[in-house]
Amino acid sequence: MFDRDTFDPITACAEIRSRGYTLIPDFLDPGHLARVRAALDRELGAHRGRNNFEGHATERVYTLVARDPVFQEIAEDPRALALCDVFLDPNYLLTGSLAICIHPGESPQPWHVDDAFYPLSRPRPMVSFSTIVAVDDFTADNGGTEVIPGSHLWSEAEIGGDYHSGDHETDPRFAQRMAGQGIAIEMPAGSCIAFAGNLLHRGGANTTSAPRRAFSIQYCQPWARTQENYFLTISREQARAMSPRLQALLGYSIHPPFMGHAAGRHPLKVLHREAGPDRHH
Ligand SMILES: O=C(O)CCC(=O)C(=O)O
Repeated sequence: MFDRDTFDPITACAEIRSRGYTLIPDFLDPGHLARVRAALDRELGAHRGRNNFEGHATERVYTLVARDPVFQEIAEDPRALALCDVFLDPNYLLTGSLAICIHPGESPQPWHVDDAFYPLSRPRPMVSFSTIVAVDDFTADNGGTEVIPGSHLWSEAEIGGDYHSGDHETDPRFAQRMAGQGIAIEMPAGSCIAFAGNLLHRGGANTTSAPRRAFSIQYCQPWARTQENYFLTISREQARAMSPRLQALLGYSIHPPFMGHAAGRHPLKVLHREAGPDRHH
């Protein structure tokens, strides 16, 4: 299904440890890329970002795993999960699955880390692990993701107090300190950048005349709150039809000794019951 022959997990892990990211050039084979494009053709077109972070000329569509089976397959990609196995604790969860379409005229997104909302002092291990897959070729001009290599290792002082003030999106000091440190990831459609959740990155400006489509699948520690609340956005019927691995990633699983229980029961037992939660518990 996916071409896994060229994936070298030892090199990938070494790159993530040293610079914060690795590239997987052949992440999607042509068949999967075509299915992703067909799904995004259906889903994209009716949205716009609501703030500077989402991007006023950027479209985001969340909960991809509920929108097309191809994203369910990709969320379980063995190469992505092999990296999560190394960098996250067992029983890690799916925290986000979203399409990101940067339209022409979009300005650069604010520099950020994907696990910023966990208030833990840096330097620290990542709390989440992200992938971004190019659906169109990524270039330096069309909004290809930009990263600051090595910034996953930065301390509080290096990242700067202004980052945590909540104003960093508009604080010129933060933007000035980051100036010149980023590099644009240029990669063909179907490629993936896999990176530490504590790595500074952003969507680039799109100065071309064509949209740049991508999607991001993100995982987090089993003890961290997930960004997306899949219990509300994926129906029980839909969740029942998903694979056991994906069900576990969505939280139909226990992180020992009992995180994630449903009224004292394993969530899979509740999922597979016809009625709602047992009132007696
Ligand atoms: O679109 C991109 O390349 C990056 C988007 C991103 O980092 C985000 O929205 O968190």
